Amino acid sequence: MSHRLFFAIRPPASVRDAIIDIEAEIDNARWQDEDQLHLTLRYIGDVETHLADDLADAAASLRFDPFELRVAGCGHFEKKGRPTSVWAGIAPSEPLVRLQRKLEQICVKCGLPAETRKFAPHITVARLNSSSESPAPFLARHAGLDLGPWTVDSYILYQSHLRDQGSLYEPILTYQAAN
Ligand code: 2AM
Repeated sequence: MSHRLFFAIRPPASVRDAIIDIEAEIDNARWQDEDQLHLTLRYIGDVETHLADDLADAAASLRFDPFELRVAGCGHFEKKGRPTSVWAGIAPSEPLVRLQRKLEQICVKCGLPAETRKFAPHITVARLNSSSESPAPFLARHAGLDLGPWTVDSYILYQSHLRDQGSLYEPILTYQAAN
């Protein structure tokens, strides 16, 4: 049996609520629900149960101290010149990068292919399609978005369930910081 997994940080309710407050400004965008908001540390993809168990165990031995994060600005991804998503950005954070690198090492040790793309921390706010309105006015309006800071004292192993109305992200395991 296979499971679609990823490691992510869940922002606190105050940050999630503030993000929800700026949603609904782009027509035909699929806005993320409050319970979908997260910052992906490592996308794992579809793996069999034995590999999922190995990853979960390996992550349990990872030590990290609590650290602060802030949402700073927003941006978008595009494919072939067409915007595909809009996100809230994350202010540069060394502890975040260290945690992401440790998870990357764990994934590779467990047998997953190395991630080739540069880590670009973000919280997806909306998914766009060819009928979506341009996100440019939204991006300009929220260029100065500044939320938090908040203390990250855990990260989560999520399972993603694909549904017609958008993915359901189910928290499977929570990993707490050392302190
Ligand atoms: P996104 O929000 O930028 O699309 C669950 O799908 C999470 O994993 C999302 O945060 C998603 O990022 C990320 N994700 C999905 N597919 C991915 C892939 N192929 N590579 C990296 N991250 C991916």
